[in-house]
Amino acid sequence: MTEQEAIDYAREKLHYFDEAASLSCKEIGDGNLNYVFRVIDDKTGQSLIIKQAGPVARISDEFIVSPDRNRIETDILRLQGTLAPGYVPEVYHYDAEKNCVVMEDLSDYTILRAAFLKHETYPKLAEHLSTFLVETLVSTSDLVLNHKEKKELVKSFTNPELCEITEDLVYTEPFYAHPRNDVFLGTRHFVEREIWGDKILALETAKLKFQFLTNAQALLHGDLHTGSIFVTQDATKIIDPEFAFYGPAGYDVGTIIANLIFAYVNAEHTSEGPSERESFQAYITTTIETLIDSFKTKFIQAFEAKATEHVARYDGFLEHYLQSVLEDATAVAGLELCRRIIGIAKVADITSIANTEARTKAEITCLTLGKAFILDRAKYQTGTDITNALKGATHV
Ligand code: SR1
Ligand code: MG
Repeated sequence: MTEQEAIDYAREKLHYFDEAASLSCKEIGDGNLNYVFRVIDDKTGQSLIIKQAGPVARISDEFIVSPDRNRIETDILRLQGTLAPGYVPEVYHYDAEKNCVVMEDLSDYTILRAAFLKHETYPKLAEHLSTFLVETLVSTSDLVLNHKEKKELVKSFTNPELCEITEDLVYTEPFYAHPRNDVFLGTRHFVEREIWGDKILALETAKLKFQFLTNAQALLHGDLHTGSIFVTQDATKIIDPEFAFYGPAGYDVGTIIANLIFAYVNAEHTSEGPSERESFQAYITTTIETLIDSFKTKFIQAFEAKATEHVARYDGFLEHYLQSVLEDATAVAGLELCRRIIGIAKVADITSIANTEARTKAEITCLTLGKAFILDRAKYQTGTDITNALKGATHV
């Protein structure tokens, strides 16, 4: 679709705008996969988003990805809208022929990664994210759902191509000298010695990959980084769930923790002075601690209120289940910290650090922490376990 075709589509196919509307359109996608058109009526300011999936990824035509991801995104946005009302954009329309989904425009919101690059803070974020995570993960798991209904959802959200991207880019390529990796020169020696040269680390990533491949525990967002979150001071919306599938419940929790850590590391090297740095980093550590600790509290509450599976209520089961979710979350945070440094898909929090020495230091911080999270994942069970490790790795 071109911008003009998006305008024509909005006018002819969608009954959203007035006939007299004066429509204009801009392609605003900045992700790795899709095209995103914002169509606006210049007279009234009324607007909507058309997100179109092509047959290959925008980042590179090496990635052939089924446009069915658009159907998956539509279905999960609708489901999440009922499980966690107010936390996702409203879907207006899905078109299986054009492979596009039409949804609420969130132009009043800011993408969290962009806001974090300016060291802006959002005090309600941790409460919002922990609610969203618990509501979407617990309610789609075997703890709550009838197991046949859950298996129907597993079928419907089978997402092999997008999962393959994660299997390759998160769990595999960063941990050996794969040609698609893109290692910053200053960091290369550290990567060769501490990551690619560590057989114990390789073994742990293999175990985690098989956990990702086989543990259909809950319906995940699948790519919950700070570029998939829109914020205002009062509200949070989670977008872009095209990687959704049934996987380990800790996956989304771990991805967001790692991306909060990238923001913290960015502030270490780009703040205007100590007071900006300290206050932003204190905000990030509080956000990580509240996110994890509220996730645990809300998880237990949701379990008590909603669990239907008889054996899940045996003494000790909930503690066992939650502990393994947190262990997975820590491991995934570790994988995400490593893959965004070593692999093809980077994060601006790190690549925008202009000074070579500072960027190298930032990358080594992320890799050191990532490796510890993978190897010692069972040790991190509270928010402060994570933030103490973060402070330790940053201030060496
Ligand atoms: C080919 S897609 C690369 C990355 O972008 C997406 O947002 C996912 O994080 C994926 O790993
Ligand atoms: Mg995305």
